Amino acid sequence: MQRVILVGVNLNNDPNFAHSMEELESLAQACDMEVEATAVQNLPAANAATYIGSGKVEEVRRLAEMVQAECAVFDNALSPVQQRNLQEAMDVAVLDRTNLILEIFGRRARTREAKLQVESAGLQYMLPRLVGMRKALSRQGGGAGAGGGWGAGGGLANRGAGETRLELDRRRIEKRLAELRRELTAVEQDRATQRKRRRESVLPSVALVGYTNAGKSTLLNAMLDVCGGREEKRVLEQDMLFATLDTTVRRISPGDNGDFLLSDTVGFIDKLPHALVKAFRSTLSEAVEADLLLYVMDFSDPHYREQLKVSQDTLRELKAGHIPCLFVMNKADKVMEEGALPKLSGDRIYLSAKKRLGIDALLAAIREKLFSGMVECRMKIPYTDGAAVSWLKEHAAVRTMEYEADGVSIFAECRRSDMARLEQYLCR
Ligand SMILES: Nc1nc2c(ncn2[C@@H]2O[C@H](COP(=O)(O)OP(=O)(O)OP(=O)(O)O)[C@@H](O)[C@H]2O)c(=O)[nH]1
Ligand SMILES: [Mg+2]
Repeated sequence: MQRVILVGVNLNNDPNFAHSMEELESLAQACDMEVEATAVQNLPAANAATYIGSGKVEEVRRLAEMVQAECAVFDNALSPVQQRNLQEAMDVAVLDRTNLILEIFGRRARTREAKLQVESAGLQYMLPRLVGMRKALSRQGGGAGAGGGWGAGGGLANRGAGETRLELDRRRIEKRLAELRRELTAVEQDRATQRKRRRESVLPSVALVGYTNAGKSTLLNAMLDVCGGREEKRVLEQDMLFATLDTTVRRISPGDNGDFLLSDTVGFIDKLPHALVKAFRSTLSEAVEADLLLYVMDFSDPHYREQLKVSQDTLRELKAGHIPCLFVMNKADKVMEEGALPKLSGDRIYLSAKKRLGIDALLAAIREKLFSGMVECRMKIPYTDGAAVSWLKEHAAVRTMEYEADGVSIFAECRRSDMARLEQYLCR
């Protein structure tokens, strides 16, 4: 365990300040850090040079010394200049919120795509900070405590300072970033191809989105359970920030041709580094191209409204703001009588993924959203197009089917968009 102190600036009596500091502590814990002390300063505006005021810098330095901390973690994205100045003034490594998030992502990334994305975000973050960071690393003896190399930039430690060296590092990082961009483009193309293949099967797609730890993965597992999904299709659910980094897509079969694809995605957090949002763009593309978004919230968290806003803002930035959505008020078992669940109110559903309360109601609401444009139609499909018949059987609720001399006569209920696909066979 690495001993750390947390430092925060409360700008203009921000009502969310205390919560933001708590969240920073959870992030630190997820990095295997032990929080020894916290220093807070109230300011009307952050100090451009050192984030906290100059007197406070000295106080924080002494506090870190007193509790024998190895680093000071600041609850904000420090500018490269602030980070360097603070580093000059302190005897301990200076890290910020972004460093922690990058570290957690670096540890949790499993697939090649996630690893490439995290490395790319880490290097982009590191590039303008090389001077300060080198100091932090050498001060820590090069090991950089948890995880090896803050911000996925490991391997650069302990090489002595010096301008030439720095220039070399810079060029190496730029070269690596170009390589990563190439590799990521290739992976993105693969993903786009997979998605296109899925699209061709025309199953509607639904994406779980929301703040980290809200219960998205638990909800996916709950829907699989209720719909008789196989055990090995379950995904990891865990009480920690960013348990899920990779997008998983599962087919959910509630019956009566209401199948849809459900994707579980990486969670959001306040002040998510921009480079990371960009880096995870392709992972989140499953959400961006979904037919329906389920915003999952931890309804028992008093900050669920702000958390929803963070998710909505991030998705808007990724150009997914227009997609129809349902609001899932999860973990309602913690704050409401279980007998009162599920509760529906417009596009909101209060439920408990963990206790499997309200899953059927959610499935019904999803069905309503996805298939409300259903229309009844009669078609005559010639025997030469057997593929159209099987496609219809899979995607529409087929009511009657008669084999006639010139083809199959079908009466079915299907989505308007699907009907357009078989336009030529429609009997009017
Ligand atoms: N009491 C209660 N706990 C829940 C409920 N749903 C999820 N949890 C718990 O919340 C924690 C986080 O759940 P996950 O499903 O991993 O959350 P997530 O949104 O996938 O989180 P990330 O993958 O980190 O973004 C777990 O410990 C779950 O058991 C619920 O309805 N009620
Ligand atoms: Mg998850």
